[in-house]
Amino acid sequence: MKNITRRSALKLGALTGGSLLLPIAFQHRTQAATAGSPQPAFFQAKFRIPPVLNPVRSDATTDYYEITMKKAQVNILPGLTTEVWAYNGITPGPTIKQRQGRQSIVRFINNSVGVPTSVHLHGMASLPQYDGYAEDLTPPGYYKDYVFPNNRAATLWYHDHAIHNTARNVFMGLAGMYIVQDEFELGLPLPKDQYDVPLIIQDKQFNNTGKLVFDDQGEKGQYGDVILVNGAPWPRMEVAARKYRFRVLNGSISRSYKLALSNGADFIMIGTDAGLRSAPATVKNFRLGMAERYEFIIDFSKYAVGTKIVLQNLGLPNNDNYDGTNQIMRFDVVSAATDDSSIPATLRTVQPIPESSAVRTREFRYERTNGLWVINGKVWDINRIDANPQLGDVEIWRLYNNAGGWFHPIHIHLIDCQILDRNGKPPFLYERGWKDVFYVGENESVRVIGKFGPNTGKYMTHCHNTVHEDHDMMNQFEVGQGGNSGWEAPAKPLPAPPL
Ligand SMILES: [Cu+2]
Repeated sequence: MKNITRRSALKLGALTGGSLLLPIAFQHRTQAATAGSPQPAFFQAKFRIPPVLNPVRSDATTDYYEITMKKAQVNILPGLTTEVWAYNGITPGPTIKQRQGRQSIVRFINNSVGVPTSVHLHGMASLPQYDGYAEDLTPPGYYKDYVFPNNRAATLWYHDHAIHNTARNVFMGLAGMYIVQDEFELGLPLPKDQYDVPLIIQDKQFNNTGKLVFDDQGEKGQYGDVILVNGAPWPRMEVAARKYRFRVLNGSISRSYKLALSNGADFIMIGTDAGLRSAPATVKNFRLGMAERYEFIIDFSKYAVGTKIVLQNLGLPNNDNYDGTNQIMRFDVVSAATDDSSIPATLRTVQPIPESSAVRTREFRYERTNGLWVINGKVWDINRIDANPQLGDVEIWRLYNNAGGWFHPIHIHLIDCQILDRNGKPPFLYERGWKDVFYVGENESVRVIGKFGPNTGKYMTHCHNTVHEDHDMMNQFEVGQGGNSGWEAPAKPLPAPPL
């Protein structure tokens, strides 16, 4: 427990007054209780995987999906009911699994969440009007059909992106995973099907009745004291003694993690944000900023049935770490298994982009000035373009953070980049690959290189601490030399005609 905020101190006062009565399912965790949420026991909740969404129909080129955003009452904490704002009423939302080369048209219906929404499919090179531009809002009672080209095989996620309210809307539940695979990847002998498992990590804050409490602490950050994986608090996953592929996503608002295994074993890293690495790499721990995705293998075949391994969070500075947030979930090896999967020595060719191919370098400074989160001293302005690369240009962007008080995971829409260096040194082993989020830590300077395309038009960049994004650490670039300079595709009123 690093900080006791004023809010926490007030709750501590209430606690010592004896006003908090917890059901038997909650364990006493002295310090964590000061942060407010009822604290379920570790590793009791059953691990679950979000369901895969079936298309409502398909034709030769396209699969059509329908997702309704609505308020729903769900069970997250034992014995308590929590209202969420959720895609199809579940959080995380249903997973969409697609093949590269097929197109998706997803109808997002804003039914009963009661607020305007915008949907961003994070990691997809969508046309600007389908990219979840923050001002491209769908009001309650309207729907919008989003077209996704599925042009890269990677672990993506869809989440709300409404101007000034992204953090709250995502915190309330509007997030889900979207996985694209191609023939090459499916042809590799990596673990598949039920051994290919998403892990969506989020921290949440509740009051003692189970209601979600969004509190950004004066636009600083939303830090929860309950860790959810795929919507379940500190779950226990029963595994067979064999290899599993995990796709981890930090779906939190403001909390980053440093993941490690309690037995000191290696993660075998096979993928970054935007797909498979060139070759596997082993690491003992790795930093996971908000919206980053990594894919890794854990080989449980080394362990006897009965072995229990905790996925831990070693913690990072400036995270408002609470007592329980140093643990994520537990893997219990419960059965022997045969395993016909293997990890190839080479995965997907990741051709380094030569620094010499860059036509220019831009610099973006992320900081807090006069209580505002700014990029190069400026807040979001829909009428301002801060970079205008031409289609096909390779550029180097230096992203830097001169301050010691906070970190910023910076997301660039549309393109995938490679990290050239971090404070002049090579990137961490695990982050060498295609990425769309760049962890810019305290006093860090990160140079990334990318090629602008395949689309023209306006796209956003922002901090993925979505509290910072909302107030107002966001700007935009416009890819030129094309016919598409807009971002808007107006939503249509309900009722929607059949897809
Ligand atoms: Cu930030």
